[in-house]
Amino acid sequence: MITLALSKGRIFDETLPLLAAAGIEVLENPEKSRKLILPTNRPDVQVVLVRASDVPTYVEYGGADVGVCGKDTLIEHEAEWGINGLFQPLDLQIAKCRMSVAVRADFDYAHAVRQGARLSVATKYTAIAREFFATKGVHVDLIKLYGSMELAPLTGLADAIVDLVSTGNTLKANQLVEVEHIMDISSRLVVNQAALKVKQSQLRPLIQTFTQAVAARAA
Ligand code: PRT
Ligand code: MG
Repeated sequence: MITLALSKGRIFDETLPLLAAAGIEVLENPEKSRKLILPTNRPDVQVVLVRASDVPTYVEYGGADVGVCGKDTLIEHEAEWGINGLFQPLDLQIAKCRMSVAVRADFDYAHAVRQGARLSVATKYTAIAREFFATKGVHVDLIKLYGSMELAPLTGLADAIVDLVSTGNTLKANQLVEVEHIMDISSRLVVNQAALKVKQSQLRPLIQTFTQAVAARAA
C-alpha cells in the first residue's frame, strides 16, 4: 500500500490532475466526505487528509509514504524540527504563489527601512521572515500569528506582515500593499526515504509519472 498525504483545498485540487496522469482517481470528494482516509481506484494507493503544515511530519515519520506541500511549509518545518529522512525529488509547480512583505497603504516602509527603524512584523512564517530581514539588516520584532495576518497592520498590532500572495485580492481588499517580494513558492513532492527503499517498485514509477506530467504541463 502507498499512502499519500494531502491537505484539503488547493493542494488536493491541484494534485488531482497529476494523479490522473498516473492513472489514479480518488474515489471520494473531501469537501463532501468526512472520511480522513480516501480510497482510490487503485487498491494499493490511498490518500490521507492532513493539515497542510502536518504533511512533512506525516511523511517524515512514515504515517504516509509520500505527500505534497508548499515550499513555505517545508522551510518552516525544517527551521523548527530539521528535515530527517525526507526526500524532495520534485517541484510539482502547483499551488504557486509568492511570499511577500505587505504594509498599510499609508505606511512609508522605504522611509522606515532607511531610518533604521525597528519594525514589528506579524506572520505565520517566522523562519522565512527572520531570515529575510536579517539578510536585509532590518531589525524586527516578530509576532507569531496562525491566520488572518492581514488584520495585524489594520488594527495596529504590527507595522508589516509576511504572508503568501497569489492574486493580490486579499491585500487589496484590506488596503494593504506589497513592498517586498521575498520568494516564489510552489508545492513539492516529499517522499519518506525508508519507504523509497522498501517500496521502490511502487514509488519509483509514481515519481517518474509525476515528473513527466509536470514536464508535459510546462511544455
Ligand atoms: O489553512 P491551514 O491553516 O490548514 O493551512 P494552510 O493555510 O497552510 O493551507 P492552505 O491549504 O491554505 O495552503 C496550502 C499551501 O498552498 C500553502 O502552504 C502555499 O504553499 C499554497 N498557496 C498558494 C497558498 C496560496 N497560494 C494563498 N494565496 N496558501 C495560502 N494563500 C492565502 C494567503 O495566505 C492569503 O491569506 O490566500 C490569501 C491570499 O490570496 P490572494 O489570491 O488574495 O492573493
Ligand atoms: Mg489556509
